[in-house]
Amino acid sequence: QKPTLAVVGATGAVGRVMLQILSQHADVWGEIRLLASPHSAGAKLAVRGEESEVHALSEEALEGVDVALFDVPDQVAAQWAPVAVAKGAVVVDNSAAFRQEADVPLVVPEVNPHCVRVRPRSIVATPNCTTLSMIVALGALHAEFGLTELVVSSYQAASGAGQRGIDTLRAQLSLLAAEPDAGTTPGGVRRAVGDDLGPFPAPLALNVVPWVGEPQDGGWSSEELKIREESRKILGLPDLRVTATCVRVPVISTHSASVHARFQSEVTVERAEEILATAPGVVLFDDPAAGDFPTPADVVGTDPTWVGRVRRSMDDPQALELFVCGDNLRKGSALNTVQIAELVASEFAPS
Ligand code: 2RA
Repeated sequence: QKPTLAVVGATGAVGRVMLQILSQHADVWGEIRLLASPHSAGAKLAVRGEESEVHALSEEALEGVDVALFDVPDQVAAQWAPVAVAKGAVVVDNSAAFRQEADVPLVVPEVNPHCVRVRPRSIVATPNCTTLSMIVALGALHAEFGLTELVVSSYQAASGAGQRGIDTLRAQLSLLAAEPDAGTTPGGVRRAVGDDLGPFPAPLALNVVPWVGEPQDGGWSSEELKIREESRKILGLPDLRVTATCVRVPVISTHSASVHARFQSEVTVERAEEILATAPGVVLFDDPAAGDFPTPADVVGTDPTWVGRVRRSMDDPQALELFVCGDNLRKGSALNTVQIAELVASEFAPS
């Protein structure tokens, strides 16, 4: 019998992409049950070509669930994931609630699929979308060269801040369309977009904002610390040197990152490109003379991690420079979660 799947948070931006992906992938599931907060109950969403009703998340609604995908705020996941586990489910959680717990694996199926089987609490966590925009490519390079240090600058899309982020960027762009000179004077963009900055600390349209997340000690943001801690955990390198600067850019979806990656010994661009060209889940797109490098406008809606601008550092033969792009709603959230769930589902297959 095929396992029963629950999608908790089905009506959110990521939940809806999960339903698309479940409809596109080989169908390994029996019942797919859609759950959300009470105010979304009764909505109808399409999955596997059929309309399905959304039910309110409750203990009763989790009865008989084998695998539960959670895409809900951290505190909701912290409260309800243990309830789903108590009902017998394996939870695949896309929030930050459990990612750094020692007894919860943090899994990227292309990098550390074996970790999914060691889950003492029956919870498997999926990383933050910014880590996921680069980690598949870095995992492939690490397997060959041995990673020792990362310096990352992110270029994060508005949809990382949810539907409110997308709505804010669109509203600001439309206000600025009527003010063609706003971007040419100090404060002009701020005056044109008004006081409602949505989830961002500064205007996002016609701007870049060097802040994502919550303040942490030493001037770091929570997003920057997530990149550090999650990269270390996924790669099994607790002492990896990681420095990140996270920046929000006026892109609807697809996070990008400029990465300086240092390895244990000398690297060559030729070998790095061979690895990237054959790594599962990676597309190497790197011919700048022909205009070929990844950009969010081309990558959005696709599954792989796209890599371009591969160079060896001019002053360090052990380091590579890369530019990576990944759709933060697909591999960055929904796809990785579904892939982990499919690994768990394979354990249910008849032997
Ligand atoms: C962001 N990475 O882009 C965050 C969302 N988890 O805001």
